[in-house]
Amino acid sequence: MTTGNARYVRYILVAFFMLAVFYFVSNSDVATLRTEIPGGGTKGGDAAHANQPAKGGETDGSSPEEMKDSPNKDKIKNNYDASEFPMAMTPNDPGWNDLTGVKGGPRINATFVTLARNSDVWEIAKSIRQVEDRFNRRYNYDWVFLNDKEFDDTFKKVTTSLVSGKTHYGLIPEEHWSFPEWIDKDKAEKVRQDMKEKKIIYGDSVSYRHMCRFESGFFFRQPLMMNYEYYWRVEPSIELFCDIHYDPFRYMHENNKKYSFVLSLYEYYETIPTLWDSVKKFMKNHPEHIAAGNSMAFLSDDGGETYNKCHFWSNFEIGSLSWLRSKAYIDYFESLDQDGGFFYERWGDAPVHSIAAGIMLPKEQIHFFNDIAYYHVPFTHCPTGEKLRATLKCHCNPDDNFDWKSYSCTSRYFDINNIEKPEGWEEQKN
Ligand SMILES: Nc1nc2c(ncn2[C@@H]2O[C@H](COP(=O)(O)OP(=O)(O)O)[C@@H](O)[C@H]2O)c(=O)[nH]1
Ligand SMILES: [Mg+2]
Repeated sequence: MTTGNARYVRYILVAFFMLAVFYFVSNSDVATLRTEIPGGGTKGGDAAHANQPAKGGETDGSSPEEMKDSPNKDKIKNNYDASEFPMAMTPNDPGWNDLTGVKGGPRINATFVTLARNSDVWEIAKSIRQVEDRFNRRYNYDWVFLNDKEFDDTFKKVTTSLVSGKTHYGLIPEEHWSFPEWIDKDKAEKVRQDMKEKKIIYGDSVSYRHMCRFESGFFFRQPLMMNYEYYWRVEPSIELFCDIHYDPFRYMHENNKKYSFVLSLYEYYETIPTLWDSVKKFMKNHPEHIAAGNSMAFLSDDGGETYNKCHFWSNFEIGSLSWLRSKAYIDYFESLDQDGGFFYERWGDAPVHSIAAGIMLPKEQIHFFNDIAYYHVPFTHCPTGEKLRATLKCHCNPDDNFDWKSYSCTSRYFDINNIEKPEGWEEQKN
């Protein structure tokens, strides 16, 4: 009898033990799941965040392990053990096919950034939807919107409803969107009249000039942008044609890239006749900012004497904000700005950024994202290679790819970097 009772007690203890194990296992599953959906699966952004400064974005020093157990923690900022969360880069890597759930693992201290007017709302809505569908719904990066006028409620509501990360709305101060005091406004007006007669695109526009100057020298030092280290510029009405299976911000960070592009071309000469003179003056005054092993051969065919007009198309950019905020870049922008070509000509931010990257970065720090398929009127970057397009579920027409056409400078980028061009590029030349 005693022996029988002892057996029952043993059975009960074993049952309790099994229950305890079951409870422990199921609870640790919940913890992991929460980790994979940062913020407990709720979306960070809402209209209530409008006009509030972004939350502190500096490296917070948390280890990936700490982050795992912290469902309220949004992001790991630049301080992590990459081997714990490998980036899915090839179809053989873990996580390649998981395009639905929110990705676990680290995030970079980065944001999307868009300059827009209230009237751009539906065109930027299209762009956001594509960026979210192809990439950001799994990564939930923030989005900063900048405007020279206050954003209205419709703009904030529509964009916040589409962005999976937090949204922030900034008003550009007047001194970043007006004529600097050294500019002769009568002279500038006469230039606009001349350009109008010559039918130069945006030639007579004052706001376009403010926009180009702002993108060249000020977007990266707006208070909202000071919280981040990398940016991805998105304009209204763009398209993304392929899935993005990894985090391009992380790629930039881990490979020490400072600037990137998907399309390049020749600038319209009439808009920049004296830009290169201004650049040469800067190079002479600031030899300390010129990088050894730079991409001068991308910009010039005669060792820097003249500009060949090649530039990266800046309506798409993923880049380092720290680089744009560096003394080198600021000295460069201020030198160009003093020369007045944003107003006396119509210097675009694309050649201004590209020349800066070309002369002040070692050439390895400029990256071409072949796998980010992109359209901004009128050019398309559709990745070369049928297999790659199928793997990335691309919906672009390869015949539209601009990369190897004669008016593109991308072939030159490959040549100066000694990178092999993808198979099939020659068939796309004409
Ligand atoms: N807030 C504001 N944004 C502008 C203005 N003009 C252009 N933009 C933005 O600046 C970027 C470039 O302008 P866009 O018209 O696309 O020029 P394009 O791409 O060179 O034809 C876009 O993101 C526009 O939404 C303006 O006057 N105010
Ligand atoms: Mg545009």
